[in-house]
Amino acid sequence: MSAERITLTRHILMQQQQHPGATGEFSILLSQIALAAKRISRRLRVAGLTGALGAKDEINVQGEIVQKLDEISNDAFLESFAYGQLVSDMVSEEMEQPAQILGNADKGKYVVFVDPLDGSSNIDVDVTIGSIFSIHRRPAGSGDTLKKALHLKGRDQIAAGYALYGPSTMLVYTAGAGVHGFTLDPGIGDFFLSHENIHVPRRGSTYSINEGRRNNWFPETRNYVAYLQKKDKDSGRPYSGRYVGSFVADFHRTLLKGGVFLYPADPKNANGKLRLMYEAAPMALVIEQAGGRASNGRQSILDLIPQTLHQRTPLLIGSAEDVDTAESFYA
Ligand code: P6P
Repeated sequence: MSAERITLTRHILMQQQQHPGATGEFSILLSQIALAAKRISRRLRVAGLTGALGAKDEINVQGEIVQKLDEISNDAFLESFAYGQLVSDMVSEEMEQPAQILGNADKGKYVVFVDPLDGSSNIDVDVTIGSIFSIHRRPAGSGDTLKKALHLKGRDQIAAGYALYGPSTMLVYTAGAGVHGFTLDPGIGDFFLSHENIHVPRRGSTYSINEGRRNNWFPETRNYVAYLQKKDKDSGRPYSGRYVGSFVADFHRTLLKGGVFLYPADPKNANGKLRLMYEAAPMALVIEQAGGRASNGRQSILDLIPQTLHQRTPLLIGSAEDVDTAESFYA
């Protein structure tokens, strides 16, 4: 462990020294997100002992059964943003409507979009899951978040990232000056810099897709996966298949090792499964800052103009050369 251990807060302040325009408020906001991640991590570590596993008898806006920890995680973010007067609204996978954090819709510098606990199907089997966040400046002028959010392209995000609840708890973020990873030291209760300036390899050797849906794939997907599975020494094929079933876990491996993650459209899911505002767009900002790409098969995820808060999008994300190749099958 390096003698000099840089905390998340210190790192943000160091970044701000390089970006005079940034204000201390952003470091407070990221600290609020880090607090929510620490609280969620703590609850997950002992969920099997505290009765927090399992489902509630509720269905969320996605039509999915609400896990107890989904709600606990959503509340952790709401409570984190409740003080500090920084966040005007929070949009969440777990809430049909945005939560107006401050009494006045025209107060608060930021609108935050979260998937509070991504990978719900893996909670009860102790497999890595995560939280995803996307931070936008609150658009000028009044009007409810529904209107505000519908002009917020991924490229307009001022920061984005995720917490990863795996063998270690990590927090990975970008604020437009590279991608940086922090590891939680539970003994101290703080995140310390462990992965500075993460760069995704130009091309990888793994692909990540739910092969169980093969019979439901469009020909483009079938052809691309068959291409990856074909032996060709020069292009490093066949690729290995890796699929955790938690987007954050599959994304983090792809970010560090390269390769490509796909959740494409299929005849039953015209827009795929993953949500644009709080899954695809934040991860697209991270991967682009790390030198990779994110596409819906035809254009960059970051250029999509959202039509609804919870809209889904097909997603190809990972190494730049792998996403370029994948796109050539969909174009
Ligand atoms: P499938 C988890 O529910 C999630 O939203 C993502 O974390 C994950 O990538 C995807 O769904 C898995 O979906 O259809 O492969 O089970």
